[in-house]
Amino acid sequence: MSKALDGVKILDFTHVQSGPTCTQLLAWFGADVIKVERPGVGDATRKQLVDVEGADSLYFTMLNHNKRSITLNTKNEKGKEVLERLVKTCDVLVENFAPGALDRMGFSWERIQEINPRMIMASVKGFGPGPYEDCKVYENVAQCAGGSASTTGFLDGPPVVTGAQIGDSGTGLHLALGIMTALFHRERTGKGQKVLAPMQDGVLNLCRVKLRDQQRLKAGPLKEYSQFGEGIPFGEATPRAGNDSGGGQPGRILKCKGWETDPNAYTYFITQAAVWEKICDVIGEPEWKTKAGYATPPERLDKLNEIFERIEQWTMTKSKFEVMEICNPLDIPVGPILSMKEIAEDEGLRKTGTVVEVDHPERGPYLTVGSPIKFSGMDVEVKRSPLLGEHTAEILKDVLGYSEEEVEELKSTGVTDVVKKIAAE
Ligand code: CAO
Repeated sequence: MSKALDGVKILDFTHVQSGPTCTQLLAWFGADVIKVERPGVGDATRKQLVDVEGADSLYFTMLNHNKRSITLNTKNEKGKEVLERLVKTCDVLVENFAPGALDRMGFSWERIQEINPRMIMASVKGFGPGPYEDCKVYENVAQCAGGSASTTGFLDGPPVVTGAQIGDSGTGLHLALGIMTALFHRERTGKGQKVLAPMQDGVLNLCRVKLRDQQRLKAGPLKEYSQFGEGIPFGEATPRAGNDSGGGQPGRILKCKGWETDPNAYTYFITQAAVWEKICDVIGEPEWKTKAGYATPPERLDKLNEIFERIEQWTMTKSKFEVMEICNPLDIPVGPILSMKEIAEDEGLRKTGTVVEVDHPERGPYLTVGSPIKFSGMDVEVKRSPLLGEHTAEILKDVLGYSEEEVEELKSTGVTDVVKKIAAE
């Protein structure tokens, strides 16, 4: 089956997480992603959080599927020549170096345009143009600067970062969309362009409901926030809202049977207005359907603590899956708090290819997350990540037209390096 991005060549100059998530998506969808790495070293994540001595880490393998790896010292003159040929040949260059690194290497946007006017150059940086544009940025810094941390956590506690990597993987997703848009535009104009996805901007985009609430504060207290019902005054900025639901339908995380010993025996429960009557019946409070102060959503806003405490008395008599089984047929929106262990063992996610087992010559089988986007006209097959420089010779010869002798010379002068042989797979 052909892939949507067959024939698109990506010069993948990314490392760590944000950039690699972007190019992994493009690789899954059929692009030929050529990952350029420093000889002998490679992407720093290969050797970070190592769990199997001598093997590429899960950090690396889970972010670099379906790619090819070439080692190249791009600070060496001969290496720059190879890189220039790659720029000429490829459709997109993706990078997430610290600000200015590509310019220092001699590959400014102006130079890239000279080499290949059709090139799309796509970058992740921590911040967009402005006072912080030169800063190096990692995930949690972006979560803090993008408004997520100040609005996550409980009112009486410090700001909290979330486990979802919205700064890195979230920005990678944004960049992938930017690249696809620029490729589509190039179809019409024949010209490439520069695409920038700053991590602060990506996080803020995902936090837009919190900027919505910032502006709503001018009109009075945010009545759907628990603190309204608790009589706690609002300050000048959108507060942390614990586990309150982000929209107009109040929700909370509630204990389920076994919560005393299982840290994930909880459910998310939403008191959607449309199913209020069914909720009242399920929890054994049928009179709340018509009782003054309980019957309509606005009346209930100052009683959310009491209401959720009552619902929790009911959820505590059931497992999180029983809550789901009872509420789902009634259209009451609930969701179990799933642990990573439960997700790893979830048969449904395996069947859909969202959790995939991949084999690797150095580390053996491991689990990864497959494409979260499904297509009716294309299968997304997850192939193991490349070893460092595994495809150096084939890329130099088949993509760039180097001869065997020239490849040997590049190796002997350290521009690229000799690649270890892979035991039979
Ligand atoms: N050959 C020779 N040199 C190479 C090379 C190659 N193949 N690949 C990279 N290098 C060089 C770069 O040119 C750079 O050299 P200079 O600093 O001398 O110009 C150097 O390696 C290191 O690049 P870096 O500064 O990007 O790396 P770092 O580990 O110090 O910083 C990070 C990492 C992530 C903080 C920084 O890259 C950054 O801020 N990136 C943008 C934001 C971002 O993506 N953050 C997400 C990180 S987690 O996903």
